[in-house]
Amino acid sequence: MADKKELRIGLIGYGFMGRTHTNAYKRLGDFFPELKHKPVLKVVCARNKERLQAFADQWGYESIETDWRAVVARDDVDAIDICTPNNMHAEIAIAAAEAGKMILCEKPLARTVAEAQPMVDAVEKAGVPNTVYYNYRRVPAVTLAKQLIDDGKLGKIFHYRANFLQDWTISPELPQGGEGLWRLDNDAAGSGVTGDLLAHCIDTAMWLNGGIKDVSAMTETFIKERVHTGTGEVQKVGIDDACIFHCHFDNGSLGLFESTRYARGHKALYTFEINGEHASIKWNLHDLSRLEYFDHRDESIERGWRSIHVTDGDQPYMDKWWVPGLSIGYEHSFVHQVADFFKSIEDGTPCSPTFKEAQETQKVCEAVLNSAKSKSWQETGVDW
Ligand code: SOE
Repeated sequence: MADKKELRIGLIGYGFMGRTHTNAYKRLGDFFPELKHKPVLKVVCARNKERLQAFADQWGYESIETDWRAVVARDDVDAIDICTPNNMHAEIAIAAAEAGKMILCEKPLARTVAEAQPMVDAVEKAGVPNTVYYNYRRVPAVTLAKQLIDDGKLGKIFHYRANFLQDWTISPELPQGGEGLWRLDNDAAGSGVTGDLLAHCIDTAMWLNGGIKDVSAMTETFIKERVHTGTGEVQKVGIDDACIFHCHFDNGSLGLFESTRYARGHKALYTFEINGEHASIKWNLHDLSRLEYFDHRDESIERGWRSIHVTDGDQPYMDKWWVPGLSIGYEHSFVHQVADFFKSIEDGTPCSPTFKEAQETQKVCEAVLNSAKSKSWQETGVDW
């Protein structure tokens, strides 16, 4: 469509998430033709000029910058997309808001609640559209779970259970810090599995089941020291390698969450199960197009778990893709988030999760870490 308005993107950081976000911008126009804006890949920013240029050439960015401040200062950029390690989110986001840019930020919003608060204040003061990439909400089967819960199909909810299991940090030889491994460096990441993986579970959980009131947690760091890529020295590991917590939701249901990077055999097994008075649902990322559903109100002779293949045109987002029966994947959750962000700009509504909502997830993460440290129950202070 020739008369579409340009929305010029400045991407900061070009790692794994830089690719998922860029792919989303590239797919958007073809699959969401009704949007009135089209993304333009204006500039990408990182420190290594040579590799950055190769990324820009491969993915189609018009230009490069090696200083993020230059991107924020550019008049030909409308939206800043933050894909840096977590320790840079706050400074970039605050500067971007002050420059009047829209902001799309990779999760978690920040390392701590205190670091996130001025980010929330800055976007609210500037009145700029903002969102945080908690992408799993927009897997069609997960969005369908939300629809079923909101329709009251489950009735009163008793239990919420979620896991996020990986196994990529088991080797003690793996260094901490640097590209690709900053997630192991507490200064860069802020925490381990709590901020990286449980944050996803917490975001989905509160979206589906409401606020988390209080938590009791334990964490473990299995490998206590690793070589730091930056210094070359063996240094203490500050992140949590594994975290388990239980909690009360505001609606009276009980929650149980576990995440680890030491579950041999599991690469990215995000699962959740919700048990209500009438029905239960289950979902897992390794079979992401299916939602398992059990409804006690079914005729007793045929009652049982059904496996809903979420690929039909009347199921969330699926009218945008192929034909019924044909699945989409992980990358589409990012396309959906960008589509919803663009739509929200056109409608003048917030795109959930906003910085403000992501701050609530941050509060739960912090309460979890404080609980593990103090071996006590902690109120989250969440206002959902
Ligand atoms: C970590 O391995 C990671 O890439 C997270 O950072 C992402 O948020 C998660 O979706 C997949 O795993």
